[in-house]
Amino acid sequence: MDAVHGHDHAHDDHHHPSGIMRWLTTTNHKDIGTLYLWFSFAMFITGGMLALGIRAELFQPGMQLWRPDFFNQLTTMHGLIMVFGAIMPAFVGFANWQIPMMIGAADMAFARMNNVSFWLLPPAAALLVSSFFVPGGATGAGWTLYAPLSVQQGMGMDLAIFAVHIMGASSIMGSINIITTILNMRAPGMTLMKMPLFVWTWLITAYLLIAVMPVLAGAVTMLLTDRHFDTHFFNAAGGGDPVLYQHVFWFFGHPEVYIMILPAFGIVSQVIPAFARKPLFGYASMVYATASIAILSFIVWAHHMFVVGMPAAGQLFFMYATMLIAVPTGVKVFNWVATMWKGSMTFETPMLFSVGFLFVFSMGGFTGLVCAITPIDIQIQDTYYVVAHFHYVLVAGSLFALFAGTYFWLPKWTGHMYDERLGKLHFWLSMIFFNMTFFVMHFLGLAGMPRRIPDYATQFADFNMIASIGAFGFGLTQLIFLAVVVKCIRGGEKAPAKPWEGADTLEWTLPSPAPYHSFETPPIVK
Ligand SMILES: [Cu+2]
Repeated sequence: MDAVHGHDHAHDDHHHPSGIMRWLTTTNHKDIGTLYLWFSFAMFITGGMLALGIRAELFQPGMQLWRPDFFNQLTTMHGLIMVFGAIMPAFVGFANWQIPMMIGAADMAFARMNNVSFWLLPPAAALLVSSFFVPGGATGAGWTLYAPLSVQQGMGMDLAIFAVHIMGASSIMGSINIITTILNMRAPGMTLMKMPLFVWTWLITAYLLIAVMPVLAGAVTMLLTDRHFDTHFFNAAGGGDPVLYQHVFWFFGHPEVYIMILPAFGIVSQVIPAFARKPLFGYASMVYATASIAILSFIVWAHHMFVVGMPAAGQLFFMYATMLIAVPTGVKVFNWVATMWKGSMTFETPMLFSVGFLFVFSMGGFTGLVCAITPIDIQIQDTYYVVAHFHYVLVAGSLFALFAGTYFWLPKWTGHMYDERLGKLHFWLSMIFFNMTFFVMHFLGLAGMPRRIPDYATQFADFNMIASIGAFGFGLTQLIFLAVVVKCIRGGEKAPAKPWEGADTLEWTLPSPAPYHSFETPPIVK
């Protein structure tokens, strides 16, 4: 393909539209990666504002700011927007930018489909956000959209269902593209077991997405027909079963957790070796551990449903299957620590976020084990303990890894070094405010404070005040991140091709900023 286009890059530029048309019509993996990343940042800010709306209400006991149903809309839309608008598209942005460069390809396999995958997202986001303004407001059924509540609500629910359908289509197209690119477009000599770990984790994540996004689409389609076409899938009066919804939803929902964390593992697995100046310890075991986590993720879904009234055999199966996932995850954490062991480490911002990830993500992993134990889970189900657990996994896990990756690759993306002082400030403030917000929620949960309720008993007041102050601090801190990125795009110290001494993947052989087409002649990998 590249041999046919013998002309040089400069000539190429004449064909490209500029301004808004460049972005609407682009088929370039870097442009599309940039679109994904800015889109997800906008959603991150939107979802963050909703979170601050929640924390403002919970600052003190009593009803201050919102009606209870609007409070439910805030928690629901915060979850939906962060999961589907912020975290997932951010990782697809990384996939677009990095996978072609890391495997020595010129671009993604299906360039036009890549464009469509991205441009489906803004309409979906518009549907979600605009659902606040329809009669009855946005859906308040929780991000899981549990029946029967989700069967009863107003048209905000229909907009959410449509948005989920569109985002699912986008994810599936993105996944097909990623799998095809990785399997067919690797540079000569790059066998599967020589691929950078970020590429491996995304390959496995893409298969997970293809497996479970249709299941989610099925679940919300059944909701839609229950709502408008007189089916009774989830209506007991018509012979249906609301618990069926939970089974179908969580068959998607648990693998979804790994969709949001496996690419984070991939980023951390690139960053830690680079700053420890040692190759990744146990590469093959990392690949197998990733695959094991992905496979196990399909047989644990009912750990979200221990209180629905299942037989003891079911409880035991789902408890032990869930605990089994700690084994491959432990292998990963061991390998990251062993990579740092006796390395000559330095702690630039990407490494700070990766080491921070190790500490706080492991905390979230351990509280996950606590939740997996059926008798304990029955006590803490629907309390703030669960809220603390999954924010340790999704914020300190996924989000911190996204920050690590952004700082790591910004020099390659922009051609400039970012402001290290501001980056470090961003890390330390994020770390402090994150723990201030979420650590205290463990205590609130253990003491019995229920989630998704706008008011609480006065004995919970002190910890809630701490959490709310932490949340506003965390939100403001992210403006530092925005400032660093904007400053880095506009200028700064010129970045060398390989700013990180210990980095050894293919993208660092390209100049910084990386050329518009990554590798027109594939590199030879030995
Ligand atoms: Cu789960």
